[in-house]
Amino acid sequence: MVRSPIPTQPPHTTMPSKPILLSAAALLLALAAWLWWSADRAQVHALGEPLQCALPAQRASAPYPGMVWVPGGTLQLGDTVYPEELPVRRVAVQGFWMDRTEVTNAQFAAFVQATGYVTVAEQAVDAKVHPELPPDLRLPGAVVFISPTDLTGGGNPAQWWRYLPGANWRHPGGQQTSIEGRGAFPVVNLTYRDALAFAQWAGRTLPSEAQWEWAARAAAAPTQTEHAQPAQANTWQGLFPVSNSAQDGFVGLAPVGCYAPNALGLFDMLGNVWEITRDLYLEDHTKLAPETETADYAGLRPGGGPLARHVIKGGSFLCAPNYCMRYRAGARQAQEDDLAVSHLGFRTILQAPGP
Ligand SMILES: [Ca+2]
Repeated sequence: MVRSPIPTQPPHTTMPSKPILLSAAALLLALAAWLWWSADRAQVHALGEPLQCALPAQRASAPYPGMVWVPGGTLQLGDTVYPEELPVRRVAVQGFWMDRTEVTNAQFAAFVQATGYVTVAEQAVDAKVHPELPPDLRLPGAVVFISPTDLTGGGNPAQWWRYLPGANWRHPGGQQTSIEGRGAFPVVNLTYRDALAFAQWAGRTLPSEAQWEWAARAAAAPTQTEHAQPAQANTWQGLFPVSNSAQDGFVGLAPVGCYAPNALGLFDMLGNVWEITRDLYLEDHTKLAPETETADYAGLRPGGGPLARHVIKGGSFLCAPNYCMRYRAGARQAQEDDLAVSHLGFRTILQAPGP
């Protein structure tokens, strides 16, 4: 700004008055407060979230407590939003029993206490299987979602997914976190092998992709509205991965059963955590879209060779309309069998006669 050689106004009028200064200071303070509030809103919100949600009582005559009956029928498997959901095909499904919630930390802890089971994430990565990995990526651990502080790396998911040594089902957000007081939350940081071990211990198995999808649609045909972000589910509201308004009540994971169940009485089939199925993810059935890279995590283990992967279903608390519209029954992704992730859990089924 060039100074005028001749002041056009008396000097005292070039200085803001005290009330104006005070107003400006108040405005700046308000702006700073708003920025602080915005930046920490998600964290503060999380502190006020419930640690448990009340589940409705089941009938005393329910033969398998905690499970509901899913009647058989013919499913239109798949969807048309992402290429990996194609082609939609008819699949016959027999009736089966299914856990009405995702398996919780408390339930998994009971299994570990009874069996001494050690999860994949609690063991060092086999150097023979992953000779390409540097030592820090062979330490026991899991891939954990961490809100990014900047996105200078464009859309690279490595900005919000980190392999954290020490992360496992007991320490879902990394070594410094714990599940104390969080027994009602879905257990995470497991792999296919871990989920299957629990299911077999409980005398059950994991659902196939078709069984899971049929149950998520409440044993009915696809609805006109199933492409919409579900209201009764823990997903992501706002611009992923930087803005999470948590209008659904939860910034991160929710305890099981906090949203209305579907018509069969199944809770959280959509959102909260992805759920492991027993179906291998077959490349020749699908064309992987660029969006699927987040489920592969191959970039987090540079040079990793082809490994068995299983289908996971239902989306998670990280699914947002702008990034991963996989909060749908027909959505699917692939998950490496030897890599635990913080948005992945499971539930079991029982193939037994119906009620
Ligand atoms: Ca949420």
